[in-house]
Amino acid sequence: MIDLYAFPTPNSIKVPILLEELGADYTYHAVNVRAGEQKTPAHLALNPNGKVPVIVDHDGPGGHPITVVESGAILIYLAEKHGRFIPADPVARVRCFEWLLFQASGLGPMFRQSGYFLKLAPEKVPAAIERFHTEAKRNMRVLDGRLAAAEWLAGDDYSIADIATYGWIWRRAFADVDFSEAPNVERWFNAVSARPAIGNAIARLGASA
Ligand SMILES: N[C@@H](CCC(=O)N[C@@H](CS)C(=O)NCC(=O)O)C(=O)O
Repeated sequence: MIDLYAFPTPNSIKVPILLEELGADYTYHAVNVRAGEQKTPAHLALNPNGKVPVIVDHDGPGGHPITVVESGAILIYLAEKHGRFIPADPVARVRCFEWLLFQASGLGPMFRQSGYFLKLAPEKVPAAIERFHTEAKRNMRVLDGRLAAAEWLAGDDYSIADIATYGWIWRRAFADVDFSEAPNVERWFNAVSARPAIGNAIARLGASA
């Protein structure tokens, strides 16, 4: 059994999507990041970085419980444990990790900062808005180029790279990014959205579609 500590956010949603795809048994514990619950001592004991998502897998390596933080690491851990949604073919595996890390280190942080400076920052900082909004849109075009060349991010098969990327494309409006320059991302987004695991994960977290 897996305990999932999460909230309806772009990084959190990745994990229940994969758990639903795997048909895994999990319990959802809502950590309200808007109320600061991610900074409580109880949550910091799970993740000293004070963020969601976190999982505790009670059937970890050697049959022992294991706590895993960082959404990309959680996806890799679960995919490797089940031997699914992570390519075995060496080339596809490299592509999978490339796009997983592109999301984690590029697209995700740029979307986050774009949204922050556009919508949440206590003061308007034009240079920051210009920098992060431009970068978010550029990352979207890079993603579009990959999805013009391949059906899925790793190549021929749906993988954890697609699951990782879905969260911020799902919440692209926060970053003020759309599909106007990214028709291939739109095609891919509609295909991913049609998978039953997506609707199930969104419903499980009590999020809006
Ligand atoms: N690199 C981390 C980022 C996690 C993250 O930023 N989570 C957000 C929600 S999407 C959060 O916990 N925000 C609350 C905070 O930063 O205090 C991951 O991929 O898991």
